[in-house]
Amino acid sequence: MSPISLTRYLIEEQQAGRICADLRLLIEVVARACKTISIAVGKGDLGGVLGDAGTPGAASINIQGEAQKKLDVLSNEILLETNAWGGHLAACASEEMDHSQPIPDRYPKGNYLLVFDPLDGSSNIDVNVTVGTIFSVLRCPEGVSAPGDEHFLQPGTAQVAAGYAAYGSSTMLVLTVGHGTHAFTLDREVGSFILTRRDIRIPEETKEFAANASNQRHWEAPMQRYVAEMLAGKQGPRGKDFNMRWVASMVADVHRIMTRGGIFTYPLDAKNTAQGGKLRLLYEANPMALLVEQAGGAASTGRMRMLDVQPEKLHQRVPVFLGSKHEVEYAVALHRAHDAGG
Ligand code: P6P
Repeated sequence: MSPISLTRYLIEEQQAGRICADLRLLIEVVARACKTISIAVGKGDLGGVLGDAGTPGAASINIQGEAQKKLDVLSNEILLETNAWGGHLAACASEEMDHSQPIPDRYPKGNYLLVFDPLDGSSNIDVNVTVGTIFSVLRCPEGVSAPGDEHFLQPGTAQVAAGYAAYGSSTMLVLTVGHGTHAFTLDREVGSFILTRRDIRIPEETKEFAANASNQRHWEAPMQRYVAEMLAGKQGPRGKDFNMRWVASMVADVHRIMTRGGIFTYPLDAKNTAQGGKLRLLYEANPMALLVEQAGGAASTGRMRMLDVQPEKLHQRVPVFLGSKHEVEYAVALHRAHDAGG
């Protein structure tokens, strides 16, 4: 059978009545932007786009307080420009922009809101480690012609689509429109994303966890216990040995979990409690949570289902536990027992 392209997959979803034409076209446009970003990332030193944005001694700092990489800024511009004229969007929001940005008045406006992390894990870009783009699609509330930040403050259950592009040894697009999670691999010769994994299922059990262990002394008690039990291995209460991975690129860690299971954690710690956590809800945790749940996994803040969190700020941060269902449930049980005084 001939390979199924992203275009054909989306047309078949539309023919089945699961998505509308505007959402299909929006996803195609985002995928095209990811192809352009993939080319820029792939040039590395040859593209003159590595290193920090800004000028020597005057780094460009984003609203997160993080030094921006040149590719952070370039990827953000690519997503904004590619999505400006299509008529599918009313506004965009990004990790790299203080506030949301309406579609320019010279272009037609659509019924969707797009929020993204244009280049997640960009601290890895200079060391040639996988980075990615994470995106989430929301409906623009009825009757809102000039959406602002407040209109993006929708729970993760309101997402109509979510996905990430992983710029690794191959470029992959992992996508859900609410009917399973599917992976597409970029055929660079043709320039198309080709369906390579339909209906991904994350194993419910795992022996692999992802955490930044350098934060261990700052973790809350239930997280300390959770990781200590795994490190105790066969002789400990879990009765099995665990392996650890930490890429420090959420897209890479989540893609591994999509492929062979595991749990990804970025919990509260003494350093980030005041901010509510490290990772951002609207354009990191929520899209990944939808993708993981659609693949049979689970996603939680440690205290509640991620997709049920009601956002209060555009760049709100949350603790994250996501991946193999039974493993996430165990970590959540430890947090609930601790909170109940257990
Ligand atoms: P740390 C990248 O900056 C990111 O937002 C995620 O992609 C990644 O999982 C995490 O932060 C890494 O954080 O503290 O290990 O550098």
